Parts: sequence; C-alpha cells; structure tokens
Amino acid sequence: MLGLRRFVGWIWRECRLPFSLWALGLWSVGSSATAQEFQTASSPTFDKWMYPFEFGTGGTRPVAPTFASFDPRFDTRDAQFLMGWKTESWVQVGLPASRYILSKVRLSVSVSADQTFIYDPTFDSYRTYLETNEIAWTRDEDGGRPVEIFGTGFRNGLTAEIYASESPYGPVGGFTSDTISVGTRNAFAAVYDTQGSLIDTSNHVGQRNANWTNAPFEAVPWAVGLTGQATPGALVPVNSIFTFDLDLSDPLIAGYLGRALSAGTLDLVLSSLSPAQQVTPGGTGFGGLGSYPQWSTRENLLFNGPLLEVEGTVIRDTDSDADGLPDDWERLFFGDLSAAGTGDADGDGLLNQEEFIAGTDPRSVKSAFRLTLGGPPLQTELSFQFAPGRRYVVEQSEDLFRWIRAAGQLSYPSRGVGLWKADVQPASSLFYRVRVDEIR
Ligand SMILES: [Ca+2]
Ligand SMILES: [Ca+2]
Ligand SMILES: [Ca+2]
Ligand SMILES: [Ca+2]
Repeated sequence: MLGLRRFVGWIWRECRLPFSLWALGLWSVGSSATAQEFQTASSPTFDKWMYPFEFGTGGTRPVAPTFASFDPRFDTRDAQFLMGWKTESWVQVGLPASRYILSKVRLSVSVSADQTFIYDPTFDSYRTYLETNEIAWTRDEDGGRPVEIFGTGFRNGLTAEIYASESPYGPVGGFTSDTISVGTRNAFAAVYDTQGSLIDTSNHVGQRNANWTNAPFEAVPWAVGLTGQATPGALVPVNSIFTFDLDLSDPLIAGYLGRALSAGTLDLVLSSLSPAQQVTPGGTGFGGLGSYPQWSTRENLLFNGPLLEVEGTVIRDTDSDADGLPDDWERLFFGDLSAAGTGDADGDGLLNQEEFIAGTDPRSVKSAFRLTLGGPPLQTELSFQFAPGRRYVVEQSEDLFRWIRAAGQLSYPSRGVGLWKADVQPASSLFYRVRVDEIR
C-alpha cells in the first residue's frame, strides 16, 4: 500500500564547527584586524595559447586566437586561451572554499587584430553548431559566435597547482593519428555537469570521432564577453576590450572560485566556437578565411594583456567574542559583533550559527537550509538550497537513533538546487537527514 507509507524529512544541521578544532590548538589564532574585504586587479601569472600545433610557442606568443574546428581529428574547441593567476597576494589562502564570498570577478581582454570576427553578445545553444540535417539542429539567429569563459580542467596527471606556461599541450606524439587532440589536451575548457563534476566541454557540440562518443550536450559558459566598441552583428575593431563578468550567482561557479582562492591558483579558459573555415555546420562563417578573434596575451607589447578584477570578503576563523560566529561573518551580515550564534535574527528557525555553516543569509527568511521531501512512487527525492564550497551527506534511519549513510545520488539539476534521489523499499518507513560541511 504505497499510499500509506510515510516518509518524514529531517534536517541535520551539523554544528561541529571548525572552531572546535581551533580550540584544540590546531589552528593558529589570527589577528583581530577588521579589514576582511579584498580587491585586486591582476595580470595573469601566466597565459598560454592552447592549440595542438603551437609547438612550444603557446606560452610566449603575443596573440592567442580562439576558434573551432569541425575536423573530426581535433577538439571542436580547437584553439583555446588559458590564463592562470597565483592569488596569495590578493587574500589569505588555505581557508575553506566557502569563506571566500565574491561580489565581482571580471576578466578584461583586448582584441589584437582588426575586424576578423563578428560581435555576438549572447549565448548560442549547442544546437546551432550541429549539422543542418541533424534533428536537434536550430538556426543561429544572430550573426557571429559569442566569446566565452569557462573553468579549467586538467588530465594526464597535471593540476592547476603545477601547470605553467611551459607545460605541454598534451601527450607527446600522435600528430599523425586520428587522435591529435580529441579529448587529450592537458588543460581544457570545463563546465560542471549536473553531478557536480568538472567536465571537458571541448567537444560538447558533438564530435564525429570514435575517440569521443559523448552525445552533444549544452554547456553554458561562466561568462559571455561584452564590448561597447562594436555593435552586435558587426565586425569588431582592433583594441576593443571585451569584459567577462563571471556568474557568481551559480553556487558551482562560486565554489570553483572559492576553491581556487583557497588553493592560491585560479585558472580560466577563454574560448569561442568561431569558424576557422568558411564552411561550418550550422554556423555563420563569412568570407573565405574564417571568422575568429585574436586576443592579446600578457606578452603583447602593443595592446593591454588580460586583466582580472576580483572583489569580495573573506571570512577568517577569528571569533573574538567566542559565540561560534567568525568576526568577519558577523560584520558582513550584521555590521558588528552583537549577533549571537544561538540567535535567530531573521526568525526562520535556523540559528545564526547554522546559517553560517549552511551558507545561508541570516537576515533573510527565504534563505535557509531546509529539506523538501517528495518523489514518485518507489522513489524518494530530497531537495534543498545548496551553497558554494560545501559538502552534503544524506543519512537515513529507521528509529532516529541509528543512522547510516543513505544510498542514493546527489545532483544539481538547476541553479542552487541540490537534489538527492534514491529508490526505496516498499513498506519501509525511513527518516532522512542531510549534513552540510564546509570543505577544507
Ligand atoms: Ca550567434
Ligand atoms: Ca563571534
Ligand atoms: Ca535564522
Ligand atoms: Ca535565513
């Protein structure tokens, strides 16, 4: 009798603060300085043109074109532009990713060649890049292709911490094979999938190659480049500045940035699926030589190289009034240290200390860590608001005493929504709780 089964949602608002570790002496006591805001404008520590035939010049050349190839031997995002920053001079490193609360992350990059591509300030669906005879194909209604910013993924043993200007593009050799660059490059433009994993978006519009069998998928960039120096649909003049404001309202993107600041290394990839040839499936190439932009790198002597502006607030561990709320967090949300960890300033039933841990706004009833229980027959679905830089663990119990980790799958189907799904046994009655932790 499915209709009689009853599932009760339960929230485990984990209160094991890092401060308890701190009290044991594992954390050094910081200064009580009041300035927790930070602001920086920085050139990349290194930048690199990522193209299979760059033959060692990728890190030193003054110009980085971005374009697509629809040749099945190459990644569709054939030429990408990687930029990396060491961040330790901007803000203290080593805090949990959740402690870097960002208000602005803006990249500015200048165009180093005159009128080589059409300005498109809006996202183009992957469907507009497919072959016109494919069912999912739709026409690209606006001229040109947007310039896009993505996160950076690494493979072949490389990581953001060790990757540098002289690091190899990909595995050595293979230039005569069919696998020159399909899904092999060491650093690549990446997005989060709905499981919260960072995945390669170099071939998301489809790749007719046995080495890349993924179906096409939508990959929404973290920012689209805008300029005031060209009109949409028109050619872009040399020295135009494109700005990219990263979408900080997406907790997955904010989490990526928080982890980068925690680790002290931030990498971003600039990319555009601009046609490198006249004939582009579903595309809007013009003329006969392709239509793609060229960007000034930090080595460029004529034009300004890339610049990244980052503004935010960092929440350090110091809790001078010992109420379980870091001073910086109290000041950010309340302006002073008068709030108490056990208070509930917005009356939403979540203590200020719980809102700190869950990454919710202690001044807003609408912002709270709550579970919603639902799902079709024989399935349980738990959904909740999720915040950047945190880990969520679902547990279940039959009696509210003995808890075990629940078998199910957590996903992030839409912005800011965590959704956990599991099959359930008929005639059982279970309690669930979700624990949220900062990621150290
Ligand atoms: Ca377009
Ligand atoms: Ca405090
Ligand atoms: Ca509250
Ligand atoms: Ca709240």
